[in-house]
Amino acid sequence: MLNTDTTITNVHGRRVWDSRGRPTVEVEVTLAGGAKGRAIAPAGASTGTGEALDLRDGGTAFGGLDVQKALSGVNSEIASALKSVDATEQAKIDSLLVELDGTPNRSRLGGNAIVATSMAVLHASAAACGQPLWHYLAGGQPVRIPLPEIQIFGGGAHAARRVDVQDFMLMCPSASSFSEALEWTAEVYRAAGELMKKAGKLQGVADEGGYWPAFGCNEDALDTLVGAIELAGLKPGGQVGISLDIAASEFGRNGQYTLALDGRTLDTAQMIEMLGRWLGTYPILSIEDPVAEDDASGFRHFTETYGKLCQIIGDDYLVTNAARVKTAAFQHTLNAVLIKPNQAGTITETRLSLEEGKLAGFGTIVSARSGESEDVTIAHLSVGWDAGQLKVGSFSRSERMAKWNEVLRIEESLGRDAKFSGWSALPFQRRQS
Ligand code: 2PG
Ligand code: MG
Repeated sequence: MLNTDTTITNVHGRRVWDSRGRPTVEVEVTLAGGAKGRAIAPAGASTGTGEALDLRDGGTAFGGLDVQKALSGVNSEIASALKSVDATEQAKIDSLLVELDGTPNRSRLGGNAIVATSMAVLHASAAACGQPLWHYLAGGQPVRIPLPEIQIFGGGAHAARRVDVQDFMLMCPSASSFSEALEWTAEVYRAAGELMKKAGKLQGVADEGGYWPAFGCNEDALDTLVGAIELAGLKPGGQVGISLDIAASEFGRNGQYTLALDGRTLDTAQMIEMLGRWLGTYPILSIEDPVAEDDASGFRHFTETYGKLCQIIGDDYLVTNAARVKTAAFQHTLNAVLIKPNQAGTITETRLSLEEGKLAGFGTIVSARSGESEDVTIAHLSVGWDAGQLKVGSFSRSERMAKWNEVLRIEESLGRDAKFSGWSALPFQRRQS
């Protein structure tokens, strides 16, 4: 213990800017012993209807996205409620924040104000204990370094619907370490850029740093990704797999899915058939939100059919909500849960959802949002909570690289004790290839 007094003396909110150049909330918490903690709220573009709501000012400035109302809540109500409370009592603080807000979706004080405060309190506690955040969170329990899901092409809501699928990602479960997984990814990312350049399709990057998908169809992107893996000298399937976030709620509801590229409308059965075809053709290890958030029976059908071959993740469908994770486990609607702190609202609720996922034997993936910053809290959550997997976006732009680089530092600090999760993070038996 370096600074023993963990009583909160000050909570300060300020406006900073996110990776899309939009206003967001940063909160700084100071403790009596001098320790400080700071955190920045991220923001999604493809949001689930059940997630905590950000409070935005509306009006004309910055497209209505300013956060002055959220900041004034932090600097008045939230600051007075947390003054003199012990920062190490995270659960108590988080329920205080939830009660203070008083709405089911954080719409009064704002999910952005609340999550940034909750995370800043956590950072301050870890700092007071003189421990790196991941270590403080682990509390002496064994941890693994997470398997990264890294975007190569962006799409969907992050690239003006240029292709339907939102994230075309790489997974390297056969790598021997996190650092080797990043080396392989770096080679594939470079090779994909070369292939796009050769085809005259290199047009910059999408919101999360993946290449802008100047493809004629979703399959073009998949073929190029497999080509890039081969060009990088790696073996698709055996060494390196593909992970997709379909984010189907963005183009489907009531069992109808309209593809942007060719204007075709598919029903749930046809969507599942198309994804099944991709599973048979490409080395896909993971699929997120294969059908829309209102399509529980589609999820169940997809999982019944493919759950033994591949990870099936609920993002918009589960919105990091512990009760929803529990129901999904009971109904076998999927086998993995995406964990986003700003969907849940607070650190305590986020952890509850993760624990519920682990209890069900699900894959658990801590995830960034498409609007991010230099904040690296999620890198620590993924290690400290032993989530097994981490999704941060692509392999470019510093709001993404900051998180990957932070995990590298943690892995190095563990030395020989560092255990890369690899295949153990996935909720299905490894296939022979
Ligand atoms: C997702 C995330 C990250 P967003 O859908 O998983 O890719 O996107 O933050 O826009 O919801
Ligand atoms: Mg998603």
